[in-house]
Amino acid sequence: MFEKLENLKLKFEEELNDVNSNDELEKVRVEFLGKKGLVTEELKNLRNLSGEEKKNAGMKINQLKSYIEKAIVDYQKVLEEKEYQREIEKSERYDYSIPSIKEIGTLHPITIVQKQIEDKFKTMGFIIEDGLEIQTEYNNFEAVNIPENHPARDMQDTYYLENGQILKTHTSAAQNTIMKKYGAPKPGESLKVLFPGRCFRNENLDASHENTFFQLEGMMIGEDISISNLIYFMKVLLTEVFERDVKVRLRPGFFPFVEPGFELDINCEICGGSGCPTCKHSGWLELLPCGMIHPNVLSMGGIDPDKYTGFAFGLGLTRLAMMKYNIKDIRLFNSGNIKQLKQFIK
Ligand code: FA5
Repeated sequence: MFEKLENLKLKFEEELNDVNSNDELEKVRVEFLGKKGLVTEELKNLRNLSGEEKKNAGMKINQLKSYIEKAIVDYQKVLEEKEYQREIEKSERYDYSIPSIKEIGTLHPITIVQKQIEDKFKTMGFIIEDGLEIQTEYNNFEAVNIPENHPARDMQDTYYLENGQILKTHTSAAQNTIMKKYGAPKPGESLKVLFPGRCFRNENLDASHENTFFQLEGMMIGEDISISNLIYFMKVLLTEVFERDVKVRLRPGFFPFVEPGFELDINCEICGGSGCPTCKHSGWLELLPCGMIHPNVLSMGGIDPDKYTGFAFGLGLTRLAMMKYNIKDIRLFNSGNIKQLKQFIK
């Protein structure tokens, strides 16, 4: 009896090995476990046995039955995997005779401007850093001197995640992490970092306000960094992007993380300054707020404010791309409007 069961097992395994489809698998199942299947018949034959012999044989047959049931279920997964591989092989076949698509892609206009600035600043010793898009409230607000309940938070309402983190409202959210990462510069040296990134705000949308937009932040820290350094680098930045003189104005601006703080506005390139929806009919567009880093912010970043000073600027990169390429409405950038984007294909 036991030898017979052993042979049945071997027969099953041999047949299973040859199975290539669900139909074939079902045939094997019926052959062994169906109503008149080979294993089922063995179970029926038990009635001819008695006592201990019946008990032992019953146990062995049921073991074989469970083994076959499990092997069939496992084999179904093997078949699924084989089918999946066949599909992949099919989809990876190429027809090399089909002519290639003529319209090749290009970098997005915001990326073009970003790369242009990065390349220039790299030559001046700036490190490029990448800030997180999901941030802690601490990094986004507290670490840049905007404590809870500070009115400055109202201007940067954002999206809160269930775990209490937020979508960052400005690239300044990376200042603290970067200061802690690099620490104070060595004597006679300075820490120069550029960190572009996508920002999010709960905004009323219009021609110059999006809920998702790009900024590019610059920061320089050293033992005697002054406003002259700040103005120099901002001039370099604008000359690099526009490759000509552009009209700008510098006025005092308040940001809790700089002291003194400034707003650098650009004369609206869309209307030439006469007023249009893009500049809200003022002739100017806020572009490059900046200032000398507040001592509290340096302290929180682990840098001694009695010894070091620094500047920071937070360029509105999306707006800069608008001005460079004469794009009237900021919403076009995220619209996926191919007609609009096609003009950047070189
Ligand atoms: C800031 O975000 C500060 N973190 C900038 C800064 C950095 C100041 C370092 C001082 C030192 P502000 O909220 O003004 O500041 O935004 C900076 C720039 O981002 C604006 O001038 C504008 O060009 C751009 N910007 C702001 N909100 C939007 C928006 N909703 N859509 C498009 N661009 C925006």
